[in-house]
Amino acid sequence: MTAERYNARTIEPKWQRNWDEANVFQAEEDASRPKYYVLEMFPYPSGKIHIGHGRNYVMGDVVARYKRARGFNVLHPMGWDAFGLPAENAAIERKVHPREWTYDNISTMRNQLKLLGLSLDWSREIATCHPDYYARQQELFVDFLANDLVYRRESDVNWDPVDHTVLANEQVIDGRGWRSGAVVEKRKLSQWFFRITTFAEDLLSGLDDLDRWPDKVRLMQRNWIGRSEGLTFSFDLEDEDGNLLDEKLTVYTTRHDTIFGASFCAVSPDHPLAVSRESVNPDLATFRKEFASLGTSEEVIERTEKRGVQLGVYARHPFDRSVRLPVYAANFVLMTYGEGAIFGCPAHDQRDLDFARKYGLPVIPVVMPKDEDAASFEVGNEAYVQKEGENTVLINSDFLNGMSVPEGKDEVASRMEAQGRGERSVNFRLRDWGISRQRYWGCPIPVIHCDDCGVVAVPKADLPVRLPDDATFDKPGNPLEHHPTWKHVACPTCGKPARRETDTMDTFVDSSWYFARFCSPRSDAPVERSSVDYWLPVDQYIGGIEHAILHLLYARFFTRAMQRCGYADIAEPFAGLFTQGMVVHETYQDPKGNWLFPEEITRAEDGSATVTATGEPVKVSPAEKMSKSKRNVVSPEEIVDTYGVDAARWFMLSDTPPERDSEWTQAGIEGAWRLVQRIWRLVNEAVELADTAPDGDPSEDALNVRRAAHKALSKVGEDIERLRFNVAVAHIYELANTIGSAMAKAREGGDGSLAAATREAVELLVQMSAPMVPHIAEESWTLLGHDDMLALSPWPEVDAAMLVEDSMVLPVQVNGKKRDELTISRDADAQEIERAVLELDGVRKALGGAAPRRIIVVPQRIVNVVA
Ligand code: ANZ
Ligand code: ZN
Repeated sequence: MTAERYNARTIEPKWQRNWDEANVFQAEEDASRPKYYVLEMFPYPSGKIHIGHGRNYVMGDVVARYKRARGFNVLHPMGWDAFGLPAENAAIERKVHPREWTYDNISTMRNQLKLLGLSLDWSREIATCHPDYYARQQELFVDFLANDLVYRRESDVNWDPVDHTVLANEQVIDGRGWRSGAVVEKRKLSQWFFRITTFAEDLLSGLDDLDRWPDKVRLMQRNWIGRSEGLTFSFDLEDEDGNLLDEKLTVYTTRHDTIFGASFCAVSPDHPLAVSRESVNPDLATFRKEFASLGTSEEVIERTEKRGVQLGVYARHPFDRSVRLPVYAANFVLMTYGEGAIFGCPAHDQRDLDFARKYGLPVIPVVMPKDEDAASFEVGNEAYVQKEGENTVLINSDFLNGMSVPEGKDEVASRMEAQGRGERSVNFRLRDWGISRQRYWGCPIPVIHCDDCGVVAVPKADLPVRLPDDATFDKPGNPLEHHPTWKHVACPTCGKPARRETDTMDTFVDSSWYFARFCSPRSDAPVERSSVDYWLPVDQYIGGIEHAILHLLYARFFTRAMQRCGYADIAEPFAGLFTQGMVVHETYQDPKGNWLFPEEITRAEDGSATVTATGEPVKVSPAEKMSKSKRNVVSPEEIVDTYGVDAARWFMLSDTPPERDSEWTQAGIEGAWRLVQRIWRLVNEAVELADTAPDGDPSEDALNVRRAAHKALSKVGEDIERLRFNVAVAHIYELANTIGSAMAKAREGGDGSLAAATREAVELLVQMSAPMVPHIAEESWTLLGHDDMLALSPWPEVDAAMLVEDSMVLPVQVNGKKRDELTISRDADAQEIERAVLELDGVRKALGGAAPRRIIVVPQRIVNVVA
């Protein structure tokens, strides 16, 4: 026994070269074969990858390799989500061109990914910042424009009054510009929007059919789309003295049943009613200014203390002329939802209650649990909101008293509709998607503004609208806007001097159709219809939960929009979705609080740690998401160098269920490395065993090994299908143990059938491990005497006979009463069973020495003895 240690450092690169040279992973369309498209969310080229980034690529790779072995024509591409702010910030801070910065990162990261031995079709690589890609994106934009899926309107942006620039939400930190530190203002700007709301209903109902998506993601999408059924109606308004005004106040509500609990109305500070009263009300003017400095983030608005200013007008209660409701401008009412105006019912809405308590407004409960007493039911500092399925009744509500909530809603809606005062309506939280960005490093929006012709799309023949190379980044604002010549062009329609659009597209646009581009990545058109018809939808999409809402929603919108423009005939881009957990790692700090890389510390037996270079004590904190800023990252180069890729892949797959976070530890990677070595030893030992099939029946030992191997094969296949990689790994461990003992026995005794079975089991072990640890699997396969490549060979057939348990357990009754159990071979015939039954203690006792009258054998189920 002279098996050498498996040397990953030479063997792994060798197989990567072999796969490369044989173009094993290059996908070709082939209508005669079933396709399988597996895709991991493509990376942003931010610098370097750490081992944590690798986990989802490795998972996708296991699926790709497995499906390939299963006979599918597999598409598994890779590309770069390459536009975005960090490149532009690098340009500002480090004076490198965004393109240079981006492509440098791409080449570093491409090399790193290649280390992982992923079965990717690199011939399809795309980078969204490449003119070949964004040219096609501009073409799609032009088509969307023609199909009324894009439009322009005024909308709010975050404005930095010092830098004179628009800020993205993430550039606003605590209400201030990230560079200037100036208090951000809200400004109106003409912006481009994708009409995603056209598909609101369809995007919602489409979720029902996505049964290979996690429920939590579907729920998040549902909530984001936020369909609600309510009532839009208007109040008559009067002035301080009770004179009826011409204006009306239209509100949207989902709780019209609570109309008798209304104690005020509120409009958004941007509502026309508030705007129109600003000049006569200095408090209101100040309030509006403060509101503007909150910026455009809904989240911030939600967090801010609820405040308002009275407008000096009153809403007349629609059903009770004696009640009038003061109207406020309030900072919690959004101009962009419903009508930008509400009636407030403090007893049953927490925001309204906080507001009412602050301004001393009445709190009238109008809904209560059925078993409470209306006379004493009160609301304190917590609004009463009924829970799902709770039995409630309307109170203090005139003609609604005694009704349930739905009955009340129905009654109010009918009366309002009869009065011509309102209509039942459906509202969506979903807004059209604003895609205008005032930045350089993005896809230019391909339109031209002409004083005579208006907005003119750039003719397709003139695409792409290329980014100018000679942009400068030394002053704030949009470099495209500053560029001396770029925006000055002739109008494509009339030829007069005109201006190019200087906005670029939100980078979410780039990632909304890349999966379609991968089907025909070098096409002159955005997509080849025949290619997308063949490859789409993506069968298995894998990525982080952080993209559960926007990215997936935008991609679903884009697919529908492309369908409308004739580019494809599907609505849903991703048939299966998997959201994987992150890789986490402990963090280390020196006494000054500086973060340390894991390789900078030394661990003692007792778990304490010191800085290797200085011997200072290290503060060890619990594992969290690997991130550059905390230095708790491990580089793939280092791991590959020390343990090999296969060990790293194995560890990433084995440690934890794939949807959960997994902690990267030294012990874990070492354990994975030992398994790789173990497989190697088993293979070497198997080679030394005779591989000639022995004559005669296999021994029981041999059968047991075969059963274990085929069961494992069948389970591992199923586990990979269901992406339960850690369970698959466990089955492989188990089989390795069984083989280990069988091998020892086979070497001792002269059981030829056991030797043959063991060898077969080792081959199967290698084949079923191949999707996970492909390098050692290939090397082992060769060692076992095969000259085909494992990456090209089919998944082994399960011998179904080996899955059947060879014995069964039958309950045995005497005169209908269970007396014993019989364990017997599955192929035993009725006579054998009858004979065995009579030998059982329980049966003998029950019969008391007498002979049975009859024995009824229900095959595979039960035996009944009639005494
Ligand atoms: C009266 C009422 C009473 C409300 C009550 C709630 C509870 P969803 O389900 O999300 O559609 N609303 C309407 N427009 C708004 C806006 N522009 N900004 C902030 N809030 C707005 O929510 C609809 C409810 O949100 C509406 O029902 C309205 O308040 C509020 F006990 O009307 B409700
Ligand atoms: Zn013109």
